[in-house]
Amino acid sequence: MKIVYSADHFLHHAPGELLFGEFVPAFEKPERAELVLARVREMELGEVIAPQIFPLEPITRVHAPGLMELLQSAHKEWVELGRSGAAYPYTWPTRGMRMDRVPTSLDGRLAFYSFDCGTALTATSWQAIKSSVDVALTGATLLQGGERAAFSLCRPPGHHAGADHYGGYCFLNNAAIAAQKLLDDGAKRVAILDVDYHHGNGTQQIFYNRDDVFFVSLHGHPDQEYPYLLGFEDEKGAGKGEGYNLNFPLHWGTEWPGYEAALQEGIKRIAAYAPDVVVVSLGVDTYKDDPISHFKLEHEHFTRIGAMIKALNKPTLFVMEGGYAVAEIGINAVNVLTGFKGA
Ligand code: OKP
Ligand code: ZN
Repeated sequence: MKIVYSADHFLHHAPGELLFGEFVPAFEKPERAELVLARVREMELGEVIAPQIFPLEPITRVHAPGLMELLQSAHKEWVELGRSGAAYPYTWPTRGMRMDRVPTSLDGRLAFYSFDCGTALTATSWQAIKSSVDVALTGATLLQGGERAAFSLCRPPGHHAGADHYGGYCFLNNAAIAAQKLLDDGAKRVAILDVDYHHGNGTQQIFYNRDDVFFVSLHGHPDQEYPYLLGFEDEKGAGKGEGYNLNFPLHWGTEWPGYEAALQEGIKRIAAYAPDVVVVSLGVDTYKDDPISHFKLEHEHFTRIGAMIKALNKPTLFVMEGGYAVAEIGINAVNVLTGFKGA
């Protein structure tokens, strides 16, 4: 399996995030991608290649121009206002506030296009964000070239980013952009399987009204877990998309047997959908020692996840999402891939 990686991810390094009332060092840090890469090399998973550089057009197929412009200009405007540090939103629109016009001020636009306070924009973030998309798109082209699988070692992650909102350490939805590219180039149906610990609210929102993408997510129950406001079982898609969104919210403390049962059901439903391609949003924050998560998976269970995905027997693009137990992130991510390969 080829691995797509770019050192440009170093250009996004958040100074910190607001976590339960304290400003703490960012969990989503460059070391994460480096440790996954080191493990890829150690296990000789396959050739590591650099991404192709794509135009912005495949991104515009998924994201609003206003969001894309903000991600590129926010930090510059922030500095022009005399501020230092990274750009963060300060308020959010709620019921009764104006949503029918895009604010003109920087703080208004940060509010309008985001949904949390944990996602920093620095002077060089955009280059890393764009590069992460290129890594995902290059993985998609590998499948189009006939590869059975590819691993896009994306950083920053993407699955919380919706059509017109960023948050949850995510800015642009790498997996969704890759899925849309596969459709635009001829695939009829794409399944996205999101095994990150957190609900892929962005991916769900992007494809909620569509039947050409089947979104399946296993995650911490939104009654307990971020992003709190989406990811419930009764969200099944709308309009033409009804029946093409499937959530498995699982409670804190979930261990392998409960996880495996949900994954088996999700995989059965994906098989019935008969997709041309499977995109896996690969988060490994389901690991027992993850510092911000509450599931109990162990190293060997990640290998089992890979083997279960392999049973679908479809061209499969793995797109890196979360995982914050950095000492173990490489083992867990690469275990999924070796489990898939059947090594
Ligand atoms: C990104 B990905 C509450 C702590 C949670 C955001 C978590 C984002 C996870 N303030 N903060 O899905 O791994
Ligand atoms: Zn996560």
